[in-house]
Amino acid sequence: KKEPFQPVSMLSETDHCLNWDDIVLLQKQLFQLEEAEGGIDLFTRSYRIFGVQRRPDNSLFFKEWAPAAEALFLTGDFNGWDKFSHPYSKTEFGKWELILPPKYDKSPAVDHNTKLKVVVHTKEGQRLYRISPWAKYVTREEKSVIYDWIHWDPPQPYIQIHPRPKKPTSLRIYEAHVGIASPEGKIASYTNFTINVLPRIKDLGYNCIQLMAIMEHAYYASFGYQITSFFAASSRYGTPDELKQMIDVAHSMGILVLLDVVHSHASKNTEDGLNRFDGSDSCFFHSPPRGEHSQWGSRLFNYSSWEVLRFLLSNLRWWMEEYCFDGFRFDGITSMLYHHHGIGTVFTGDYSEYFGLQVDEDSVVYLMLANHILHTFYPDCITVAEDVSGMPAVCRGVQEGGLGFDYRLAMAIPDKWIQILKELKDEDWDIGNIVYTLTNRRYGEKCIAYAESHDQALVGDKTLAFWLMDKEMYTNMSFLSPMTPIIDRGLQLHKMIRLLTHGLGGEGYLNFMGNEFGHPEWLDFPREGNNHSYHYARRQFNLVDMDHLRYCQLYAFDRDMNRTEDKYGWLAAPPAFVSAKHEEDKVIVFDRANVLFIFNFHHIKSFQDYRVAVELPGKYKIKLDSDEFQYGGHGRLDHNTEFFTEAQPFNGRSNSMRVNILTSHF
Ligand SMILES: *[C@@H]1O[C@H](CO)[C@@H](O)[C@H](O)[C@H]1NC(C)=O
Ligand SMILES: *[C@@H]1O[C@H](CO)[C@@H](O)[C@H](O)[C@H]1NC(C)=O
Ligand SMILES: *[C@@H]1O[C@H](CO)[C@@H](O)[C@H](O)[C@H]1NC(C)=O
Ligand SMILES: CC(=O)N[C@H]1CO[C@H](CO)[C@@H](O)[C@@H]1O
Ligand SMILES: CC(=O)N[C@H]1CO[C@H](CO)[C@@H](O)[C@@H]1O
Repeated sequence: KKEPFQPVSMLSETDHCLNWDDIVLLQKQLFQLEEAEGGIDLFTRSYRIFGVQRRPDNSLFFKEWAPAAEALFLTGDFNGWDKFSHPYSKTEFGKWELILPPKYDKSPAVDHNTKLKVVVHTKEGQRLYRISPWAKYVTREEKSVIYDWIHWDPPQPYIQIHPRPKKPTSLRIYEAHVGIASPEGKIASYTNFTINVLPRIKDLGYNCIQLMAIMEHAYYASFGYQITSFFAASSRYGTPDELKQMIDVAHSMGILVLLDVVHSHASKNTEDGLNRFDGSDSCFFHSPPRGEHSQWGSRLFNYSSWEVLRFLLSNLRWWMEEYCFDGFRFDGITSMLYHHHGIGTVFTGDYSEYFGLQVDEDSVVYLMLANHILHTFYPDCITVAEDVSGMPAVCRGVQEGGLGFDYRLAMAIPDKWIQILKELKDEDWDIGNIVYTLTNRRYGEKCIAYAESHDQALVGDKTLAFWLMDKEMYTNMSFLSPMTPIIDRGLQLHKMIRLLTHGLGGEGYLNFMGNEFGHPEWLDFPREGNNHSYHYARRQFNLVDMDHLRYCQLYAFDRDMNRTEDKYGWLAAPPAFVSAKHEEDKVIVFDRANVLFIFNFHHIKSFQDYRVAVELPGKYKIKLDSDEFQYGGHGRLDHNTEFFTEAQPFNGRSNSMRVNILTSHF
């Protein structure tokens, strides 16, 4: 039995509190949720009431919220698609219910894996065919454009047996997409991912997967960001049970799985989405114009609506309870936080940009509520905010007026790397600016650093590997041909950029599937503009397995970078102390978790007996060296060398020592 829900404890001192009004609003919402409908626990598990439920006697109970509807009917395979034989009856607050008694043989009236639709009669006399917003499984037949609601109630459901792994102190995230996770130009399955990709992730030393494009989205090329069925795991990759197995196997390997959750907007599809479910242009959404996102062409939720709160909060609990996810990456937070959705807005960091009438208080309170409820029911749950605006306190507790996230994505870092690779010659790199970008984060808020994510892999943009090596990757990556200057520079900088970001940029690290080995091609989903081709909707893991190609060297470095982090735990340690950011030498030195990081970005110069600062005195040894042969380096450093500190203070540290640091380019 669960403890009664604990409301947020009030702060006594308002002066420490960033956003007092929002805390009061949050308290009010929590109080109302606790009072109504049997408490927050039940309210946020409304997926056990809405949609369809099988009761112990095998009768089926159907329930929907469709406030603008005139009448609701259930139709499907079970009644020969009769449109009028099974009406819902109207109850209070725009809700509709229907009970189907069991068949003569006591089995449920609707068989597992058969099709259903809700028929909505509007006040204007239209008859609309709809999928329940609570549908747990939807599929599309090969030639059809429209999805079907499938009654999913397998006789032998998959039971997950592995407990959730312990929450790691150092989060190393592998951002992944199941459908593109194979070298073949077709959609890969959950099972394929389980068999072929999970072992790679484990080997690479990532302890967390951030899974994209799981919530069902009718349009594959939306990359999972135009959701049509919020409770359905995409059937493109297999059944709900196969996803459960995939998560179970990940857990057995000690790997957490976060869901990329999209609550910031919804697909505008009507036939297979939530839009105009009850025939009106509001229901789950604000009416236009507020309810439409002008750039994304999608619908925006009305977060002040009781039923929307039920729907979205229950959605979070559904993925936690039913699939055993370990947390969420909340997509598109910036669009939620501001009435202007971030469109045409530049954020400079001035507080006036974050506090004022442009802030959407309903969304702010929704996010506080979501985080509070998740962390209360699942203390180890991890939530990550995708916010480009840099709003303060996104990752502080709700008690302080924060939004309650655990981490935010450090979105400025990938932009910086791209800008550098695109615009600057090696000799013009601004070392101070690089260090500034990597260390410029809000005090007391945790960041996930990344050199590149799926954003940079998408067609129209370029990955680091592509910026660095471009077309030569197709012709010059073989060990059988001599190393060219472009490939040499590319291999070295690829590793150094990633390690620098890993060590200095945050409290967590993220990599997008394939970039760990410098995946040579971009991502482009099948769509009209490319003749519906799957050629670029894949990841060529086969390249890593080819012994004669250099991709395996980048892979090995990525693996050992993670493993080394696992041993020393710099992500979990306080931010680094940067003792050198030398513009002329192009040298960066910092220490974190008693690990000393030394980077030489100079395009030609090596330095002998170069003094570097360290805090702890003693003997130092090389633990990870991007110049090792096995990583595509030149093997110039002797790993048996021991470095002894001298009690000579240097660059703000108590001790120092002399090292040889070689230029990365041969
Ligand atoms: C899935 O994996 C199997 C081998 O495990 C392979 O035969 C099959 O072609 C793969 N399919 C895709 C789309 O990757
Ligand atoms: C949003 O929900 C609130 C509360 O239910 C309601 O008063 C308001 O009219 C809704 N807005 C729209 C545009 O439907
Ligand atoms: C698509 O296919 C048509 C006919 O096969 C061809 O003419 C056209 O160039 C193709 N377009 C692209 C973008 O590949
Ligand atoms: C050494 C080597 O194989 N160099 C090749 C690199 O790729 C270019 C084309 O991109 C070829 O012209 C070179 O011969
Ligand atoms: C902790 C850990 O696994 N460290 C590994 C880091 O990478 C080096 C180089 O391959 C390995 O030798 C270590 O075992």
